[in-house]
Amino acid sequence: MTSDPFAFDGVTFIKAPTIDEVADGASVSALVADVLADVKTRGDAAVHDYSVKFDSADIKVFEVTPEEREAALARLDDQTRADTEFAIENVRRFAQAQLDTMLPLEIETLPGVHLGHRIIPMERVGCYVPGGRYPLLSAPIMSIVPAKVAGVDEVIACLPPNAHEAMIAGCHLSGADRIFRIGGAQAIAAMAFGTETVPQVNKIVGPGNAFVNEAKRQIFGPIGIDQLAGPSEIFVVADGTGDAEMIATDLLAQAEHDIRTRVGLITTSESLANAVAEEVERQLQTLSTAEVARKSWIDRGEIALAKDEAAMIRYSDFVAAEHLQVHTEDPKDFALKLRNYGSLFIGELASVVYSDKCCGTNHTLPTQQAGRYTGGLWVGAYVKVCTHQWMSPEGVAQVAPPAVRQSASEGLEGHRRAAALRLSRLQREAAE
Ligand code: HSO
Ligand code: ZN
Repeated sequence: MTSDPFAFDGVTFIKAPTIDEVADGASVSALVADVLADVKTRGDAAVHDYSVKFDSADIKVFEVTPEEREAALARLDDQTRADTEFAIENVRRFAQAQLDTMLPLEIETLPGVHLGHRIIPMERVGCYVPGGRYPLLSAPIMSIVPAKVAGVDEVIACLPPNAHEAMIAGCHLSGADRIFRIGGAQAIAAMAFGTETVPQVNKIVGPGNAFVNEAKRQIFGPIGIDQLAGPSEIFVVADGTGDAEMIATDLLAQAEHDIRTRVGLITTSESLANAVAEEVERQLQTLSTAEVARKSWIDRGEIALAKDEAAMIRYSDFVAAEHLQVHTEDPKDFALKLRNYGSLFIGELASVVYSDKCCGTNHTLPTQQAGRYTGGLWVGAYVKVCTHQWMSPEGVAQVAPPAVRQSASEGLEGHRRAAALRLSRLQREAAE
């Protein structure tokens, strides 16, 4: 498979991106390494200093008190609260249904060889809740609610000290056991190593800025992470039945997030391709967030014309978009032909924004082609599928001789002895 999208067989570009991904990783990485090391040794004092330095927040008590939670909740207007609870309930219901599909297993694979697994929730997870330009109330829901459904003992949330107060209410309604006003790399460090006030977690989830991402990358190993969140992405695959207005609207809905959002249309219809290009321009005239959306469209927007359905599928699988909308005559059948995406939106009624906000699927999804190897955040990300085994004498008689021979041929005498011991004990017992 080619790695150059512009050399893609059967695909031409009506509008190509003008910018390729810029990597300024080195300075971010060195700075983050310093923050991590400092928080690891100095704990809360270092967290305090970085909060002053990066967030201009001179706070000494990081944890949000029960009274502050109530105050934040009281200031949420009734409709916003009801909508948030609607979203929480939908995310909870879907996460519970997904968890119900994860079953424990016990099986006898050979006579006397019993294997199985259990689904075990993690003890403590940390949800990073980003600040950002707009307070996205759905953000805490997507990381906290499935953690609670999974049965995690303690779910903690960290959010930047200058985050909108409604975000505290969002963490609270989602069920966070503890909430801390700590942002950036220092939040990741605090949750990864633990400080005097922040407990160490087993896994850190949730999107954040470049510093948060890099910090998650660096602490990964003893502490788990969900994924490295990049800027939002939306692609639409469409045939001639696609509706230009709907497609352009959905592309711009994500383009307004960030100038680095990647949006695109892949279609077999030249007239639709041209209509969407025109429609994007038309809608930008009246979009209040056009400054960001236009830049994202110009720099990274694309309209790819595929010579046939097979080329459209190949290019879509190559892109592996975070969100992929299917606007074809037979979207349900077509959906089955697609393999790489974060979440699939089948048919033109299923807009990405419904999932962004409240329909119940998780909006934290793989970006930057990670959809080739993983899906998004889900209840299964908070549990471990851990195997076990037990054996009867009959089972030992099956597995011991090959294990003895393998160990011997590898020169692992200690292994050979352990493998042989049960066999000789059982043989002796049988002779008695
Ligand atoms: N599209 C974003 C999530 C979001 N958008 C929430 C609006 N609210 C990342 O998938
Ligand atoms: Zn969005």
